[in-house]
Amino acid sequence: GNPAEANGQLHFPDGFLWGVATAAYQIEGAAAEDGRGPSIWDTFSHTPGRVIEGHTGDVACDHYHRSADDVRLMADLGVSSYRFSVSWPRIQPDGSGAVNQAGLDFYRRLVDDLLAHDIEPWLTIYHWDLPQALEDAGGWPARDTAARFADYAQLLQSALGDRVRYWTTLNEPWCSAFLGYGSGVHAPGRRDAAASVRAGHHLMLGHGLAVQAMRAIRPENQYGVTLNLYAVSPQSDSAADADAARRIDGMANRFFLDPVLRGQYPADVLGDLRQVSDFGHVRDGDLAVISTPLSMFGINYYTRYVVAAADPDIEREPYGRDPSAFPGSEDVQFVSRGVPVTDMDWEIDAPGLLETLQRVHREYTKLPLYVTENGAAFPDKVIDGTVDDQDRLAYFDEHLRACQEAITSGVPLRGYFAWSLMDNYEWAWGYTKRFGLVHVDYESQRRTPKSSAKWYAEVIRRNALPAQ
Ligand code: PNW
Repeated sequence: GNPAEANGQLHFPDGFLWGVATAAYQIEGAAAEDGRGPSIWDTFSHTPGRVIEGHTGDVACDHYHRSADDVRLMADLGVSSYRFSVSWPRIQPDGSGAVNQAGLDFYRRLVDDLLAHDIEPWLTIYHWDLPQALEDAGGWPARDTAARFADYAQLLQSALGDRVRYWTTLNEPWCSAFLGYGSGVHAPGRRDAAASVRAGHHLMLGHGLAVQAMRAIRPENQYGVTLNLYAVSPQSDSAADADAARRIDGMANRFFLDPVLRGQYPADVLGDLRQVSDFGHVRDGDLAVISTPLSMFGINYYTRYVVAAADPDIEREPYGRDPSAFPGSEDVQFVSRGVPVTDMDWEIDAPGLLETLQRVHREYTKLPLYVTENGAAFPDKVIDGTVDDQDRLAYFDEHLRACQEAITSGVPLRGYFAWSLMDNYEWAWGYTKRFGLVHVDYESQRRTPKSSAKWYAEVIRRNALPAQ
Protein backbone atom coordinates (compact mmCIF):
# COMPACT_ATOMS: atom_id res chain seq x y z
CA GLY A 1 0.00 0.00 0.00
CA ASN A 2 0.84 3.67 -0.09
CA PRO A 3 3.18 4.54 2.83
CA ALA A 4 1.43 7.92 3.13
CA GLU A 5 -1.83 6.13 3.95
CA ALA A 6 -2.53 5.72 7.65
CA ASN A 7 -5.55 5.86 9.95
CA GLY A 8 -7.87 6.10 6.96
CA GLN A 9 -6.06 9.16 5.61
CA LEU A 10 -3.73 9.97 2.74
CA HIS A 11 -1.06 12.24 4.22
CA PHE A 12 0.96 15.04 2.67
CA PRO A 13 4.53 15.76 3.79
CA ASP A 14 5.08 17.97 6.84
CA GLY A 15 5.44 21.60 5.80
CA PHE A 16 3.46 21.14 2.57
CA LEU A 17 2.28 24.59 1.50
CA TRP A 18 -1.52 24.78 1.19
CA GLY A 19 -2.63 27.87 -0.63
CA VAL A 20 -5.21 29.77 -2.60
CA ALA A 21 -4.49 32.03 -5.56
CA THR A 22 -5.88 35.19 -7.16
CA ALA A 23 -4.68 37.88 -9.60
CA ALA A 24 -4.85 41.67 -9.29
CA TYR A 25 -7.07 42.57 -12.23
CA GLN A 26 -9.43 39.71 -11.49
CA ILE A 27 -10.30 40.81 -7.94
CA GLU A 28 -9.12 44.32 -7.01
CA GLY A 29 -11.41 46.77 -8.81
CA ALA A 30 -10.56 50.39 -7.86
CA ALA A 31 -9.23 50.78 -11.37
CA ALA A 32 -8.66 54.52 -11.17
CA GLU A 33 -7.81 54.95 -7.49
CA ASP A 34 -4.72 56.19 -5.69
CA GLY A 35 -2.92 57.03 -8.90
CA ARG A 36 -3.26 53.70 -10.68
CA GLY A 37 -2.65 54.07 -14.43
CA PRO A 38 -4.51 52.13 -17.14
CA SER A 39 -3.38 48.66 -18.13
CA ILE A 40 -4.02 46.77 -21.37
CA TRP A 41 -6.87 44.97 -19.60
CA ASP A 42 -8.65 48.28 -18.85
CA THR A 43 -8.38 49.24 -22.50
CA PHE A 44 -9.37 45.79 -23.75
CA SER A 45 -12.34 45.28 -21.41
CA HIS A 46 -13.68 48.75 -22.26
CA THR A 47 -13.50 48.02 -25.99
CA PRO A 48 -16.93 46.82 -27.17
CA GLY A 49 -17.01 43.22 -28.36
CA ARG A 50 -13.88 42.05 -26.56
CA VAL A 51 -15.30 40.66 -23.31
CA ILE A 52 -18.58 38.83 -22.87
CA GLU A 53 -21.45 41.22 -22.03
CA GLY A 54 -18.94 44.09 -21.86
CA HIS A 55 -17.81 43.11 -18.35
CA THR A 56 -14.81 45.04 -16.99
CA GLY A 57 -12.59 44.79 -13.91
CA ASP A 58 -13.53 48.31 -12.76
CA VAL A 59 -15.08 46.95 -9.56
CA ALA A 60 -14.51 43.17 -9.69
CA CYS A 61 -14.58 41.77 -6.11
CA ASP A 62 -13.74 45.21 -4.71
CA HIS A 63 -10.82 43.52 -3.00
CA TYR A 64 -8.86 46.81 -2.97
CA HIS A 65 -11.29 48.04 -0.31
CA ARG A 66 -11.95 44.68 1.33
CA SER A 67 -8.53 43.09 1.61
CA ALA A 68 -8.74 42.93 5.41
CA ASP A 69 -11.99 40.91 5.19
CA ASP A 70 -10.50 38.69 2.50
CA VAL A 71 -7.42 37.95 4.60
CA ARG A 72 -9.72 36.95 7.48
CA LEU A 73 -11.56 34.66 5.06
CA MET A 74 -8.25 32.97 4.24
CA ALA A 75 -7.33 32.70 7.90
CA ASP A 76 -10.66 30.93 8.47
CA LEU A 77 -9.78 28.50 5.67
CA GLY A 78 -6.50 27.88 7.46
CA VAL A 79 -4.32 28.33 4.36
CA SER A 80 -0.57 28.46 4.85
CA SER A 81 0.05 30.67 1.80
CA TYR A 82 -1.68 33.23 -0.43
CA ARG A 83 -0.61 33.70 -4.05
CA PHE A 84 -1.59 37.14 -5.35
CA SER A 85 -0.28 39.42 -8.08
CA VAL A 86 0.75 43.05 -8.02
CA SER A 87 -0.85 45.45 -10.47
CA TRP A 88 2.07 46.99 -12.37
CA PRO A 89 0.17 50.23 -13.17
CA ARG A 90 -0.49 50.77 -9.44
CA ILE A 91 3.28 50.76 -8.86
CA GLN A 92 4.32 52.56 -12.06
CA PRO A 93 1.27 54.20 -13.69
CA ASP A 94 3.14 54.64 -17.02
CA GLY A 95 5.24 51.51 -16.73
CA SER A 96 8.52 53.23 -15.86
CA GLY A 97 10.03 55.73 -13.47
CA ALA A 98 9.40 56.43 -9.81
CA VAL A 99 7.16 54.39 -7.54
CA ASN A 100 3.59 55.51 -6.92
CA GLN A 101 3.69 55.34 -3.14
CA ALA A 102 -0.07 54.96 -2.60
CA GLY A 103 -0.17 51.92 -4.87
CA LEU A 104 2.76 50.31 -3.13
CA ASP A 105 1.23 50.98 0.30
CA PHE A 106 -1.76 48.79 -0.56
CA TYR A 107 0.50 45.76 -1.07
CA ARG A 108 2.62 46.60 1.97
CA ARG A 109 -0.52 46.57 4.13
CA LEU A 110 -1.75 43.36 2.50
CA VAL A 111 1.57 41.61 3.11
CA ASP A 112 1.75 42.77 6.73
CA ASP A 113 -1.82 41.63 7.28
CA LEU A 114 -1.04 38.20 5.81
CA LEU A 115 2.05 37.82 7.99
CA ALA A 116 0.05 38.86 11.05
CA HIS A 117 -2.32 35.96 10.26
CA ASP A 118 0.57 33.53 9.74
CA ILE A 119 -0.09 33.31 5.99
CA GLU A 120 3.00 33.20 3.77
CA PRO A 121 2.70 35.80 0.99
CA TRP A 122 3.52 34.43 -2.48
CA LEU A 123 3.93 37.34 -4.88
CA THR A 124 3.42 37.15 -8.65
CA ILE A 125 5.00 40.18 -10.29
CA TYR A 126 3.10 40.00 -13.58
CA HIS A 127 -0.33 38.49 -14.11
CA TRP A 128 -1.15 40.12 -17.47
CA ASP A 129 -1.87 43.79 -16.62
CA LEU A 130 0.80 45.56 -18.70
CA PRO A 131 0.70 49.36 -18.29
CA GLN A 132 -1.03 50.74 -21.39
CA ALA A 133 1.83 53.20 -21.96
CA LEU A 134 4.19 50.26 -22.52
CA GLU A 135 1.78 48.66 -24.99
CA ASP A 136 1.65 51.99 -26.83
CA ALA A 137 5.45 51.83 -27.02
CA GLY A 138 5.26 48.37 -28.66
CA GLY A 139 4.23 46.01 -25.85
CA TRP A 140 5.85 42.61 -25.33
CA PRO A 141 6.81 42.24 -29.01
CA ALA A 142 9.24 45.15 -28.33
CA ARG A 143 12.51 44.22 -26.64
CA ASP A 144 12.54 47.26 -24.36
CA THR A 145 9.52 45.94 -22.43
CA ALA A 146 11.76 43.22 -20.96
CA ALA A 147 14.07 45.87 -19.47
CA ARG A 148 11.10 47.85 -18.10
CA PHE A 149 9.83 44.66 -16.46
CA ALA A 150 13.17 44.01 -14.76
CA ASP A 151 13.18 47.59 -13.39
CA TYR A 152 9.66 47.10 -12.02
CA ALA A 153 10.61 43.76 -10.43
CA GLN A 154 13.65 45.38 -8.82
CA LEU A 155 11.48 48.18 -7.34
CA LEU A 156 9.13 45.59 -5.83
CA GLN A 157 12.01 43.56 -4.47
CA SER A 158 13.56 46.56 -2.70
CA ALA A 159 10.19 47.55 -1.27
CA LEU A 160 8.84 44.15 -0.20
CA GLY A 161 11.73 41.70 -0.30
CA ASP A 162 12.28 41.96 3.45
CA ARG A 163 8.88 40.36 4.12
CA VAL A 164 7.97 38.37 0.98
CA ARG A 165 10.10 35.24 0.53
CA TYR A 166 8.45 33.66 -2.53
CA TRP A 167 8.61 35.52 -5.84
CA THR A 168 7.15 34.48 -9.21
CA THR A 169 8.10 36.66 -12.17
CA LEU A 170 5.45 35.78 -14.77
CA ASN A 171 2.16 33.97 -14.65
CA GLU A 172 1.60 31.90 -17.81
CA PRO A 173 3.66 33.67 -20.47
CA TRP A 174 1.94 31.45 -23.06
CA CYS A 175 -1.31 33.32 -22.41
CA SER A 176 0.37 36.74 -22.51
CA ALA A 177 2.12 35.99 -25.79
CA PHE A 178 -0.25 33.76 -27.73
CA LEU A 179 -3.70 34.78 -26.45
CA GLY A 180 -2.63 38.43 -26.24
CA TYR A 181 -0.82 38.83 -29.58
CA GLY A 182 -1.68 35.61 -31.51
CA SER A 183 -5.38 34.79 -31.27
CA GLY A 184 -6.16 38.16 -29.68
CA VAL A 185 -8.78 36.82 -27.25
CA HIS A 186 -6.84 38.41 -24.37
CA ALA A 187 -5.45 41.95 -24.07
CA PRO A 188 -4.09 43.70 -26.00
CA GLY A 189 -6.07 41.75 -28.60
CA ARG A 190 -3.57 41.79 -31.43
CA ARG A 191 -3.57 39.02 -34.07
CA ASP A 192 -0.05 38.83 -35.43
CA ALA A 193 1.75 35.48 -35.32
CA ALA A 194 5.25 36.94 -35.73
CA ALA A 195 4.60 39.49 -32.98
CA SER A 196 3.34 36.74 -30.65
CA VAL A 197 6.58 34.79 -31.08
CA ARG A 198 8.62 37.92 -30.29
CA ALA A 199 6.37 38.57 -27.28
CA GLY A 200 7.06 35.08 -25.95
CA HIS A 201 10.81 35.68 -26.21
CA HIS A 202 10.73 39.10 -24.55
CA LEU A 203 8.54 37.83 -21.72
CA MET A 204 11.13 35.14 -20.98
CA LEU A 205 13.97 37.67 -21.34
CA GLY A 206 12.18 39.95 -18.87
CA HIS A 207 11.82 36.99 -16.50
CA GLY A 208 15.56 36.24 -16.61
CA LEU A 209 16.60 39.87 -16.23
CA ALA A 210 14.19 40.28 -13.33
CA VAL A 211 15.52 37.24 -11.47
CA GLN A 212 19.09 38.51 -11.88
CA ALA A 213 18.19 42.01 -10.68
CA MET A 214 16.20 40.75 -7.69
CA ARG A 215 18.72 38.15 -6.63
CA ALA A 216 21.45 40.80 -6.65
CA ILE A 217 19.49 42.68 -3.97
CA ARG A 218 18.15 39.74 -1.99
CA PRO A 219 19.91 36.45 -2.61
CA GLU A 220 18.08 34.81 0.30
CA ASN A 221 14.62 34.89 -1.35
CA GLN A 222 13.06 32.19 -3.57
CA TYR A 223 12.65 32.97 -7.27
CA GLY A 224 10.59 31.16 -9.89
CA VAL A 225 8.20 31.41 -12.80
CA THR A 226 4.80 29.85 -13.44
CA LEU A 227 3.94 28.13 -16.72
CA ASN A 228 0.53 26.77 -17.73
CA LEU A 229 1.36 23.24 -18.80
CA TYR A 230 -0.83 20.65 -20.46
CA ALA A 231 -0.75 16.91 -20.84
CA VAL A 232 -0.94 16.38 -24.62
CA SER A 233 -2.00 13.18 -26.35
CA PRO A 234 -2.67 12.18 -29.94
CA GLN A 235 -6.19 11.03 -30.77
CA SER A 236 -4.90 7.88 -32.47
CA ASP A 237 -1.59 6.14 -32.94
CA SER A 238 -1.27 7.35 -36.52
CA ALA A 239 1.98 9.11 -37.39
CA ALA A 240 0.04 12.22 -38.43
CA ASP A 241 -1.73 12.49 -35.05
CA ALA A 242 1.54 11.87 -33.22
CA ASP A 243 3.06 14.76 -35.15
CA ALA A 244 0.08 16.98 -34.26
CA ALA A 245 0.67 16.15 -30.58
CA ARG A 246 4.39 16.90 -30.92
CA ARG A 247 3.61 20.32 -32.40
CA ILE A 248 1.00 21.35 -29.81
CA ASP A 249 3.25 20.14 -27.00
CA GLY A 250 5.93 22.27 -28.68
CA MET A 251 3.89 25.48 -28.69
CA ALA A 252 2.02 25.03 -25.41
CA ASN A 253 4.77 23.54 -23.23
CA ARG A 254 8.26 23.28 -24.72
CA PHE A 255 8.38 26.79 -26.27
CA PHE A 256 8.80 28.00 -22.64
CA LEU A 257 10.13 24.97 -20.74
CA ASP A 258 13.19 24.51 -22.94
CA PRO A 259 14.52 28.11 -22.94
CA VAL A 260 13.84 28.61 -19.21
CA LEU A 261 15.14 25.25 -17.96
CA ARG A 262 17.59 24.17 -20.70
CA GLY A 263 18.71 27.46 -22.23
CA GLN A 264 17.61 26.67 -25.77
CA TYR A 265 14.58 26.70 -28.04
CA PRO A 266 13.55 23.19 -29.13
CA ALA A 267 14.86 22.57 -32.65
CA ASP A 268 11.60 21.05 -33.89
CA VAL A 269 9.62 24.09 -32.71
CA LEU A 270 12.00 26.43 -34.54
CA GLY A 271 11.31 24.29 -37.59
CA ASP A 272 7.52 24.41 -37.14
CA LEU A 273 7.76 28.23 -36.86
CA ARG A 274 9.98 28.69 -39.95
CA GLN A 275 7.21 30.42 -41.92
CA VAL A 276 6.26 32.62 -38.95
CA SER A 277 9.55 33.96 -37.61
CA ASP A 278 13.26 33.85 -38.41
CA PHE A 279 13.99 34.39 -34.68
CA GLY A 280 16.10 37.39 -35.67
CA HIS A 281 14.93 39.01 -32.41
CA VAL A 282 17.02 36.52 -30.39
CA ARG A 283 20.39 38.07 -29.52
CA ASP A 284 23.60 36.43 -28.32
CA GLY A 285 23.39 35.86 -24.60
CA ASP A 286 19.57 36.02 -24.37
CA LEU A 287 19.18 32.31 -23.69
CA ALA A 288 21.76 32.44 -20.92
CA VAL A 289 19.72 35.21 -19.27
CA ILE A 290 16.45 33.34 -19.83
CA SER A 291 17.86 30.20 -18.20
CA THR A 292 19.16 32.00 -15.10
CA PRO A 293 19.03 29.38 -12.33
CA LEU A 294 15.82 29.44 -10.26
CA SER A 295 14.97 28.34 -6.73
CA MET A 296 11.61 26.78 -7.52
CA PHE A 297 9.28 26.13 -10.43
CA GLY A 298 5.50 26.77 -10.67
CA ILE A 299 2.99 24.81 -12.73
CA ASN A 300 -0.62 25.74 -13.47
CA TYR A 301 -2.60 22.72 -14.60
CA TYR A 302 -6.21 22.58 -15.77
CA THR A 303 -6.67 20.01 -18.53
CA ARG A 304 -5.30 17.69 -21.19
CA TYR A 305 -5.20 18.47 -24.91
CA VAL A 306 -6.15 15.61 -27.22
CA VAL A 307 -5.21 16.48 -30.78
CA ALA A 308 -5.39 15.14 -34.31
CA ALA A 309 -3.99 16.05 -37.71
CA ALA A 310 -6.10 18.32 -39.90
CA ASP A 311 -9.64 17.11 -40.51
CA PRO A 312 -11.91 19.74 -42.06
CA ASP A 313 -14.99 17.87 -40.79
CA ILE A 314 -14.17 18.50 -37.12
CA GLU A 315 -15.52 21.75 -35.77
CA ARG A 316 -12.89 24.01 -34.21
CA GLU A 317 -13.14 25.11 -30.61
CA PRO A 318 -13.02 28.73 -29.53
CA TYR A 319 -10.95 30.64 -26.95
CA GLY A 320 -7.69 29.06 -25.76
CA ARG A 321 -7.87 26.40 -28.41
CA ASP A 322 -8.26 28.87 -31.24
CA PRO A 323 -5.61 27.64 -33.71
CA SER A 324 -4.10 31.11 -34.07
CA ALA A 325 -2.91 30.77 -30.46
CA PHE A 326 -0.60 28.01 -31.75
CA PRO A 327 1.38 29.67 -34.56
CA GLY A 328 2.82 27.22 -37.05
CA SER A 329 0.28 24.56 -36.00
CA GLU A 330 -2.93 26.23 -37.17
CA ASP A 331 -4.12 23.08 -38.92
CA VAL A 332 -4.05 20.89 -35.80
CA GLN A 333 -7.47 19.80 -34.52
CA PHE A 334 -8.40 19.79 -30.84
CA VAL A 335 -10.59 16.77 -30.19
CA SER A 336 -13.26 16.35 -27.53
CA ARG A 337 -13.28 12.85 -26.08
CA GLY A 338 -16.71 13.25 -24.55
CA VAL A 339 -15.43 12.87 -20.99
CA PRO A 340 -16.82 15.22 -18.31
CA VAL A 341 -15.89 18.89 -18.74
CA THR A 342 -15.98 22.00 -16.55
CA ASP A 343 -17.96 25.14 -17.35
CA MET A 344 -14.95 26.27 -19.45
CA ASP A 345 -15.48 23.15 -21.59
CA TRP A 346 -12.09 21.91 -20.38
CA GLU A 347 -11.98 18.12 -20.02
CA ILE A 348 -11.35 16.92 -16.47
CA ASP A 349 -8.17 14.83 -16.48
CA ALA A 350 -6.40 14.40 -13.14
CA PRO A 351 -3.92 11.78 -14.46
CA GLY A 352 -2.66 14.57 -16.75
CA LEU A 353 -1.48 16.48 -13.65
CA LEU A 354 0.51 13.48 -12.39
CA GLU A 355 1.97 13.02 -15.87
CA THR A 356 2.90 16.72 -16.09
CA LEU A 357 4.58 16.82 -12.66
CA GLN A 358 6.56 13.65 -13.38
CA ARG A 359 7.59 14.90 -16.80
CA VAL A 360 8.89 18.24 -15.54
CA HIS A 361 10.81 16.50 -12.75
CA ARG A 362 12.22 13.76 -14.97
CA GLU A 363 12.97 15.71 -18.14
CA TYR A 364 13.57 19.29 -17.03
CA THR A 365 14.50 20.07 -13.46
CA LYS A 366 15.18 18.71 -9.99
CA LEU A 367 13.97 22.00 -8.44
CA PRO A 368 11.16 22.05 -5.86
CA LEU A 369 7.86 22.19 -7.75
CA TYR A 370 4.64 23.96 -6.82
CA VAL A 371 1.20 23.65 -8.36
CA THR A 372 0.52 27.39 -8.43
CA GLU A 373 -3.00 26.98 -9.92
CA ASN A 374 -5.48 24.19 -10.31
CA GLY A 375 -9.24 24.41 -10.20
CA ALA A 376 -12.51 24.34 -12.07
CA ALA A 377 -15.40 26.59 -13.11
CA PHE A 378 -18.91 25.30 -12.54
CA PRO A 379 -22.23 27.13 -12.78
CA ASP A 380 -22.86 27.34 -9.04
CA LYS A 381 -26.28 27.94 -7.57
CA VAL A 382 -26.92 29.63 -4.23
CA ILE A 383 -29.71 27.75 -2.48
CA ASP A 384 -30.83 28.93 0.97
CA GLY A 385 -27.61 30.86 1.36
CA THR A 386 -25.33 27.90 0.62
CA VAL A 387 -23.47 26.65 -2.45
CA ASP A 388 -23.12 22.88 -2.57
CA ASP A 389 -20.45 22.52 -5.27
CA GLN A 390 -19.83 18.78 -5.14
CA ASP A 391 -18.47 18.90 -8.73
CA ARG A 392 -15.67 21.33 -7.78
CA LEU A 393 -14.98 19.44 -4.57
CA ALA A 394 -14.55 16.24 -6.59
CA TYR A 395 -12.23 18.04 -9.04
CA PHE A 396 -9.95 19.21 -6.20
CA ASP A 397 -10.06 15.78 -4.57
CA GLU A 398 -9.00 13.97 -7.76
CA HIS A 399 -6.24 16.42 -8.56
CA LEU A 400 -4.88 16.37 -5.02
CA ARG A 401 -4.73 12.58 -5.21
CA ALA A 402 -2.64 13.02 -8.35
CA CYS A 403 -0.35 15.39 -6.42
CA GLN A 404 -0.04 12.87 -3.62
CA GLU A 405 0.86 10.15 -6.10
CA ALA A 406 3.47 12.41 -7.65
CA ILE A 407 5.04 12.99 -4.23
CA THR A 408 5.03 9.26 -3.44
CA SER A 409 6.77 8.61 -6.77
CA GLY A 410 9.59 11.00 -5.84
CA VAL A 411 8.51 14.35 -7.33
CA PRO A 412 9.57 17.19 -4.97
CA LEU A 413 6.15 18.85 -4.98
CA ARG A 414 6.17 21.32 -2.09
CA GLY A 415 2.82 23.07 -2.33
CA TYR A 416 -0.55 23.46 -4.01
CA PHE A 417 -2.61 26.59 -4.67
CA ALA A 418 -6.31 26.23 -5.44
CA TRP A 419 -7.57 28.54 -8.17
CA SER A 420 -9.27 30.49 -6.82
CA LEU A 421 -9.91 31.93 -3.37
CA MET A 422 -13.14 33.45 -4.66
CA ASP A 423 -15.21 33.88 -7.82
CA ASN A 424 -13.69 36.65 -9.91
CA TYR A 425 -13.26 38.31 -13.30
CA GLU A 426 -12.52 35.43 -15.67
CA TRP A 427 -10.87 37.54 -18.42
CA ALA A 428 -12.74 37.34 -21.74
CA TRP A 429 -15.56 35.48 -19.94
CA GLY A 430 -16.12 38.32 -17.49
CA TYR A 431 -18.10 37.31 -14.42
CA THR A 432 -19.87 34.42 -16.17
CA LYS A 433 -17.41 31.72 -15.01
CA ARG A 434 -17.02 30.95 -11.32
CA PHE A 435 -13.78 29.32 -10.09
CA GLY A 436 -14.00 30.26 -6.40
CA LEU A 437 -13.89 28.23 -3.22
CA VAL A 438 -15.88 31.21 -1.98
CA HIS A 439 -18.94 32.49 -3.82
CA VAL A 440 -19.14 36.21 -4.60
CA ASP A 441 -22.44 38.05 -5.07
CA TYR A 442 -21.36 40.90 -7.35
CA GLU A 443 -24.33 43.09 -6.32
CA SER A 444 -23.75 43.02 -2.57
CA GLN A 445 -20.09 41.81 -2.62
CA ARG A 446 -21.18 39.20 -0.08
CA ARG A 447 -18.72 36.28 0.21
CA THR A 448 -20.15 32.80 0.91
CA PRO A 449 -17.78 29.85 1.38
CA LYS A 450 -18.95 26.94 -0.80
CA SER A 451 -18.93 23.27 0.24
CA SER A 452 -15.54 22.94 -1.48
CA ALA A 453 -14.13 25.63 0.86
CA LYS A 454 -15.22 23.73 3.95
CA TRP A 455 -13.80 20.53 2.50
CA TYR A 456 -10.48 22.22 1.61
CA ALA A 457 -10.21 23.71 5.12
CA GLU A 458 -10.55 20.20 6.56
CA VAL A 459 -7.90 18.80 4.17
CA ILE A 460 -5.53 21.58 5.26
CA ARG A 461 -6.26 21.03 8.96
CA ARG A 462 -5.46 17.31 8.68
CA ASN A 463 -2.69 17.77 6.09
CA ALA A 464 -4.37 14.77 4.47
CA LEU A 465 -7.12 13.58 2.18
CA PRO A 466 -9.60 10.95 3.32
CA ALA A 467 -8.32 7.57 2.05
CA GLN A 468 -10.57 5.91 -0.54
C1 PNW B 1 -5.30 30.91 -16.02
N1 PNW B 1 -6.37 28.91 -22.07
O1 PNW B 1 -5.79 31.42 -17.23
C2 PNW B 1 -4.95 32.17 -15.25
O2 PNW B 1 -3.69 32.14 -14.62
C3 PNW B 1 -6.02 32.65 -14.34
O3 PNW B 1 -5.92 34.04 -14.22
C4 PNW B 1 -7.37 32.19 -14.84
O4 PNW B 1 -8.44 32.74 -14.12
C5 PNW B 1 -7.39 30.67 -14.75
O5 PNW B 1 -6.27 30.10 -15.44
C6 PNW B 1 -8.66 30.04 -15.29
O6 PNW B 1 -8.82 30.33 -16.65
C7 PNW B 1 -5.91 30.72 -18.40
O7 PNW B 1 -7.20 29.37 -22.86
C8 PNW B 1 -6.76 31.27 -19.36
O8 PNW B 1 -5.69 27.88 -22.38
C9 PNW B 1 -6.90 30.66 -20.58
C10 PNW B 1 -6.20 29.51 -20.84
C11 PNW B 1 -5.33 28.95 -19.90
C12 PNW B 1 -5.20 29.57 -18.67
